[in-house]
Amino acid sequence: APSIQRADYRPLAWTVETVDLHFCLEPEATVVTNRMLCVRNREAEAGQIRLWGEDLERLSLTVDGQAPQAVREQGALLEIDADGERVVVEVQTRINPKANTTLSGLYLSNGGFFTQCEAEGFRRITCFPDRPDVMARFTVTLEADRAACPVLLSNGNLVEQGELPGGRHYAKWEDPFPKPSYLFALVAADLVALERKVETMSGREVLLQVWVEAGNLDRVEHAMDSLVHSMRWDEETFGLELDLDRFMIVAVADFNMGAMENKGLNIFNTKFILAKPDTATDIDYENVESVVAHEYFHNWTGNRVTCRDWFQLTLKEGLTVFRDQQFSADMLGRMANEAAGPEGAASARAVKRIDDVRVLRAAQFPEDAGPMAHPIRPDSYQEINNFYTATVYEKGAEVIRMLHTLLGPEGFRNGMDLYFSYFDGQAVTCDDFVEVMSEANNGFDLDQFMRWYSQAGTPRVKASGQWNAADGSYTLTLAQSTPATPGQHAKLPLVIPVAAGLIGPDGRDYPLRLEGESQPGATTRVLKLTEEAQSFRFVGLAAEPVPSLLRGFSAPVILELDEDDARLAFRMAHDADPCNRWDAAQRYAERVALAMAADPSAGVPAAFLEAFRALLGNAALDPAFRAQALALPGEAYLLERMTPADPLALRAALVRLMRTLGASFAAEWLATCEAMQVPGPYRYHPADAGRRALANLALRYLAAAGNAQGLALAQARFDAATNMTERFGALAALVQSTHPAREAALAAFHARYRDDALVLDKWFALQAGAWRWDAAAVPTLERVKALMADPAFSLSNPNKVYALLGTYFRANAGEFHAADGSGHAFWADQVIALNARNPQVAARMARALENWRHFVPALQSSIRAQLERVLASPNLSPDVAEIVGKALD
Ligand code: HT7
Ligand code: ZN
Repeated sequence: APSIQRADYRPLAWTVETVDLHFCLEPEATVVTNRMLCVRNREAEAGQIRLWGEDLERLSLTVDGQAPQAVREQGALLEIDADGERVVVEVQTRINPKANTTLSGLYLSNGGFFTQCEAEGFRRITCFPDRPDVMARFTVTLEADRAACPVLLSNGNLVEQGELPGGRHYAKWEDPFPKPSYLFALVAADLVALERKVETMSGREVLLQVWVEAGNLDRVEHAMDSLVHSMRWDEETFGLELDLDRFMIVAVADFNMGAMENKGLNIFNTKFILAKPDTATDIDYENVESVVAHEYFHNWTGNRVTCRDWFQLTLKEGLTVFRDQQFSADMLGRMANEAAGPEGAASARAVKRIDDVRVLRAAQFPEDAGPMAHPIRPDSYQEINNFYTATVYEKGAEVIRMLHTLLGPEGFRNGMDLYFSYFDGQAVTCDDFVEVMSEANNGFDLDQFMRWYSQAGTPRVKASGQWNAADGSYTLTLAQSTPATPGQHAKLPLVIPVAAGLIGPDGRDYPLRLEGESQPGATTRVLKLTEEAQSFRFVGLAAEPVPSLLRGFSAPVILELDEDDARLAFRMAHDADPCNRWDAAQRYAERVALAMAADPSAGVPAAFLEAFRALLGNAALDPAFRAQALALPGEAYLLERMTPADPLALRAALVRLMRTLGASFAAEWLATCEAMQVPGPYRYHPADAGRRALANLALRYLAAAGNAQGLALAQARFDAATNMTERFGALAALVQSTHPAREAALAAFHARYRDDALVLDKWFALQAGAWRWDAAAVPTLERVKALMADPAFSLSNPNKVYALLGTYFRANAGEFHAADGSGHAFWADQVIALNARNPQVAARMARALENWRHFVPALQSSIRAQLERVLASPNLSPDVAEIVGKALD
């Protein structure tokens, strides 16, 4: 398949200054009239006007009111000859939103009209130079049936509205800010809004609206609060103010991703807006807050300053993820501070960081080790929709975080200020961003740092230490290497900030003094690793220290450190850095799990049980932290660390490990669950959420061990729960057991929420992710197949697909990779079925098998056969073809 190269970027010969769109909205035949003022681009070579159009019925095309002199059509590209400097191109198209199952362009959801234009959906609405470097001012008129679509929204300000004959009405919107077409949006539907008026930092009053279906109005308060908090945070942290008089959020049930930052009219998957205690878990509340913030922050990092081309995607995504991570850490820290002072705040922030690291390791590390490995700024792609990846987003955010670490908060802020002062209203590149960061920091040298933008693969940092008792010095040697990735064999050394501490035998950090320094300083220092190998000599130490490296996960690398079990246990008990303390527990658990997978007769070492018990019994530790540290590493992460990966052996080991940890500490788990009761009505608060998380984890271990008291407790908590976090936590424990009550609990849950699409997604996911604790139980695949026939399931709704199929393919390796290959054959059937409906969703599901070459040989042959079957299937979309093609390459 043809691939698009970053190096081929050329500015267009013609851009668009203003665009006037008129939509006559009809479910099966919407007519779009598009009048563009096209202007010659002085910075480009002479050429034709280029427009892209896809799946459009073109009704007419004129240039300055005349038939064009010459038009060339090549696939989706339309090239039009034009003279002079400024011409008006008018094009009329007819589209069928009802038949649009791709959810890209204009589509219907529950009778309403919605759009999704990023990355290249606008061309499915009208012919346009659909690239992010074309920034135009939009005026949009919507016309629709008043009864079916009483609400008509688009970007910017409402300037006119009125009635039309035949029960129709119209609204006209003007967006004062030039924007690329991917930020265009319209909504025409039967919705209601929660409204709030707030004052911005400069004293302007702005109207905030969150639009939902009428029955959901009792679930939007948290999203609105999150929006207000995001506005305040961006004002306080970056001096960035909302630039519009009105900011709207709309929730829609059919949506390919999480949300979309269209200018002034963010469109959200309902999953990331709707929340009330009875239907949403603590994690849902946290996700709503962070996604609302993420889209809001895009208003400056993405919309006011946008990307020159799609290779620069991480310019807006990496930066905006970093901003939303910082925001969430600040919010959680602030709430925890009120309840538990600065220590509580520090812990809440650390727990948030651990969450982010977990996501990076579970999703991005495997991507960087597979056929789709790419730099955060890719050099080529076949289908841009496949590059909204964990690498571009999460690793991209880590790269920004490293800049923040290297420059310091003030230096970073100065860089951001300069970035907006130079590039507001422009479409720019990652180089522009990094250069401006350097310029704002006295020419701070970031040349080598730029390699993070061009090199794929997760770097390894190998650390070794040399203690010299004679002079009390400790020499730490760090060596870096990055493994080869597809198409990129040679790798150069990167700039890696390694935050380091040295722990003394009493468990306390030493103040650090590097050779040549006169005084000891802080207990954590950022060492800058720039060479292939470098040594750092610490002096003035009373005894041999235990190193604690990469504190706060200061770089997206794999740290290789030779630590025996005793050292891991020591750091589990004493590391002052919560991230590293958690990481020590994860490393130890990983070591035990992989050893048990390699040897089916191996038990859980006593020393590990002791270290685990010490954490479990340490009531002085924040419950949220304990919940993180006592949870086993994710199965996907462990598989990635296993060579060759054997999901069935790993699952068997994890079952044994969970059972042992549950049974060995049954009394402690029961007491912990009891002690973690949260009194009073539900509130979204990190202190309460931490207690609920630990109680739910306790139930899971008890249920895994088949502990009768634990199962009874789970049942009782399920019956008595007053919020979804507790109800679902108890249900999850019952489902992860052989307890006969599990079916009744699932049925009761279903009966209670039969009309609630988002809660049913949880119900589907829970069953798709279920392990078999009893070898005689029905394979999960049978259950998944049966659930596909449930009336609430639909292959057309991405949330349903992600919940049922996505969970089974991505979060249940021990079942999915059944030795008979049934899971793989089912995967191919579903990818082929989805491909015909929604290529973006199909491609996401297709990615579940891309790392097949890491697997044991028997699984490899089963998977290869199914990959080949998908590749050979007719009408394969470029989306799926790229994923499967690269997997087989
Ligand atoms: N910028 C948004 C990306 C997005 C998207 C991309 C491809 C297809 C559908 C999509 N929906 C949203 C989301 C974000 O990062 O904020
Ligand atoms: Zn984003």
